[in-house]
Amino acid sequence: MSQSTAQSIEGLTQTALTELLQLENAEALEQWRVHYLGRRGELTTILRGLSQLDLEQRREVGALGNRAKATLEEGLERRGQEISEAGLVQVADLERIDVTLPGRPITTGRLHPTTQVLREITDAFVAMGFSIVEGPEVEWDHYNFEMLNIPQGHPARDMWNTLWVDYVNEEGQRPMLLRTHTSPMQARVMESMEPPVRLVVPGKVYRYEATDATHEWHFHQVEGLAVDEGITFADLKGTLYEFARQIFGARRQVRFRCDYFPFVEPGVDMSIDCFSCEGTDSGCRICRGSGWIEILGAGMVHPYVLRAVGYDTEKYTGFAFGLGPERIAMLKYGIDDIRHFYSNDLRFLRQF
Ligand code: FA5
Repeated sequence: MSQSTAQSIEGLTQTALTELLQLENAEALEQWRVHYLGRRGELTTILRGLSQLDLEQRREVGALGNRAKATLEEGLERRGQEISEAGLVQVADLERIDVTLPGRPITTGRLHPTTQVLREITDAFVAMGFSIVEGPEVEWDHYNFEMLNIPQGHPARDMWNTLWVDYVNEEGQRPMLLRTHTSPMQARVMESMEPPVRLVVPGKVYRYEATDATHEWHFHQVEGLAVDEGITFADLKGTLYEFARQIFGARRQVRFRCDYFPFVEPGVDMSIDCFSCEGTDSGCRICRGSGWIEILGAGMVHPYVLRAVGYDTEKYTGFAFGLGPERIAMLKYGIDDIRHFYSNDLRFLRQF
């Protein structure tokens, strides 16, 4: 009797432990516990029957039965922990999920409107055969001004209110600044390569100026430069017309006017007709009643600039332009204040 009881305790323990490993939720664990360890459970019933054995056998088989009970209880606890650690869905939890509720929206990131429009602009020029290069935002006075025909003390420096870097060189000068435009890349690129040159430079620029609906103190520009034999003003106009057509479509009007930049001759600026009032509102805060919004400055590269980088001005001519992507995005999407771009208001950013 004692031997067969001992065998059935061992067999039952093995079976119970094997079953336990198959269980995957709290409800199944509870059923298992009741089945083996409950008041009428299999092991409990065997242990209760020990009273019929003599004292010696009772002690022996009783110890075996108590060990089996402890093993099953430990196994039950361990499996319970494994189930909750593995994050297996409890039946009780499943019952709490209401599958008829609408799902939670997944929040995904998106490209900033400036990035989107920068890509559109550079794509338009890449389609016309331009390559893309980038340059440093912390720049030397040498490239930002000197190489562009704007020496120390030149009044044109006032056109770009400059943020200077607090670094003083051995001569006691502050030669480093946050670039005020992307034009320094004209000189950097031409210094490093021979014509033909045909490239665009997207990047961030900084100016120490008050902000308003069309002016930010940090914004972006895309510089364009083409230098080769026989390039004329007609090439400049043709390129910029094609650009405007690709970005704004054939409906928007384009206007060129004479403008002054020391590094081009002749110089122009290009405007697009005002999307907001189309020239009908003298109080319009976008175009201030003029009917036009300036989007870029341009011109034929000044011979001084070509000579400064060692190009033969008898042989080569070129055109350059610098355009403002935020102004272009304003026109494209009807944005009435440039300050929306960098105020981090999600209600604005989520519209793009
Ligand atoms: C320049 O910065 C010249 N480097 C452009 C250039 C390049 C002329 C090559 C000739 C040849 P300007 O300061 O006008 O020029 O700026 C060019 C464009 O940047 C403007 O037409 C406008 O679209 C944009 N822009 C200028 N200032 C701001 C500002 N404060 N906020 C936003 N956009 C601006």
